[in-house]
Amino acid sequence: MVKEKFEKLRDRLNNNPPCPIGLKSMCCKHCMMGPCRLFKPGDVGVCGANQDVISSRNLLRVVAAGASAHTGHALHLLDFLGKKFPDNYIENKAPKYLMSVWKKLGMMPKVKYEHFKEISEALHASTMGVNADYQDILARTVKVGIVDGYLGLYLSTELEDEKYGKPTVKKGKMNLGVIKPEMINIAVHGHEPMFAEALYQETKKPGNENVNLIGVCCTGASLLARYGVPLASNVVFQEEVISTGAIDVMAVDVQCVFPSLVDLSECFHTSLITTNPLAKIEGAIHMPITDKDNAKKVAESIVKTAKNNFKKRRKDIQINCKEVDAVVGFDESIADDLSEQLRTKKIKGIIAVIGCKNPRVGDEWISIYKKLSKDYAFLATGCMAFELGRFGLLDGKRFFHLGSCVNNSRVAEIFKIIAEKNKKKITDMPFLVSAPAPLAEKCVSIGLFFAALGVDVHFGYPIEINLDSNMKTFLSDVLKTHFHSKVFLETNPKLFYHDLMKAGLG
Ligand code: BF8
Ligand code: SF4
Repeated sequence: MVKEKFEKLRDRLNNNPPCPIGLKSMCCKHCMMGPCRLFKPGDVGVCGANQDVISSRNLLRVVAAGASAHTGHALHLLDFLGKKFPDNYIENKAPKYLMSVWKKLGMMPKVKYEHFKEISEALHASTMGVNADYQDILARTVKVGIVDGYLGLYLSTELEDEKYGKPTVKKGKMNLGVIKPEMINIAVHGHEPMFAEALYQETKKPGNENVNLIGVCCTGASLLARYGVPLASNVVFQEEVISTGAIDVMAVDVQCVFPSLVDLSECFHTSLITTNPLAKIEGAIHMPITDKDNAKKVAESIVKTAKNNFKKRRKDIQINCKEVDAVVGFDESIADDLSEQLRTKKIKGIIAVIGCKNPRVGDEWISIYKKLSKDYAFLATGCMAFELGRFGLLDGKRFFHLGSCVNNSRVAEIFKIIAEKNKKKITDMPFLVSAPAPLAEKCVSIGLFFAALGVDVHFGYPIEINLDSNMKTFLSDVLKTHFHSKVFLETNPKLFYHDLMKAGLG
């Protein structure tokens, strides 16, 4: 029976309209004299902070939080694998000409564990009564973006590839239709691979042929790219996965897991199991993974629980959603082919569609990208890759699925390789990063990383950028001066299309 207190995502969206002041980044709650809300240009908070200071501090905190998640992902992997942070990592990965720019600007992050200091310094700098120079705060934001890119995205992807192998190109299945009512369905949701991999291996053992492992969010995207495990959902449809009534266990780790899943799973026979010591959810079963041996044991026990739950499941379940075919599993090796396509003018440029699917943003972006694919190749990661797949666009010809959000390092690497091949800087190439529907802080830090690489970055939903403040000017002018990139907001897909058709890329 559905519990009364449970509301679906749509209801909660309607019951929680975004605060118009927060949406413009005009509020600050960094101290207890506030929260302070600014209503018009010229207003200041109790401490005298103006809108530039408040808005830039907010952005810095968003990017620091995003970077903490990606670098935390890498740290958890290192701990699990018993490895140490590599030496000179950024020096080894970043284009040489960019390192001189970053060094000159004082933006070269400290490496090894000390890069966490950059994140903690970002929090310190944006604390009440510390940094009130919005330009300096925004420069720190770019620096934390660099930390995110290398010590988060690059390092996580590299460690995953080393341990579990690189993905290979294959046909995959997506959408809620991959849930099979006649089978024992286990959903794995979250981001880090350690537990998901152990669970995948367990489900492949003899005796588990009737177990259907399906993925959700970035863990799902990784399993799909690496092994062809079907991907049921991105962030938006995670509740729908359980609502099918056909999920026997949903196992989660960190990031983008809605707490609403507890109430929802209680409405069915589903067990919700949390597996990361960092991410307990009240009401869920907690089975923390600490090392390889216990990952195996937890995986075994989860499969057992799913088999028991299956016996309790209603027998009349139908899934009213078709599975969709997609070509998946691309990696950096497509750089050569894309470079050739650019050289021979088969494509005008490359657009990376990255990041979240914010349910406050409509589906119109998909048809715009489809129209643009006549002229441009598309690289796709994270929840937006799922969206492109859901609408049948992941064909491996114009749209390339590159995996999870940490796999945006593959996008950065493809940009780097193509620029090198053409003896140009990244910024001189016709590249664009488009995040049409950011939801999580991580999406913004990825954007700032690409801006530091010299790529223009589009956001399709207001992030912490106040368009009435000097921030926009900073992001367009100062980024333009030093990195030859810009960060811009365009929430209207049609205008985005027209501007792009008019101006082109690069
Ligand atoms: O890291 S795209 S909603 S699932 S944050 Fe989250 Fe955004 Fe989805 Fe993966 Ni990425
Ligand atoms: Fe208000 Fe300043 Fe405190 Fe922010 S730091 S809440 S603007 S008084």
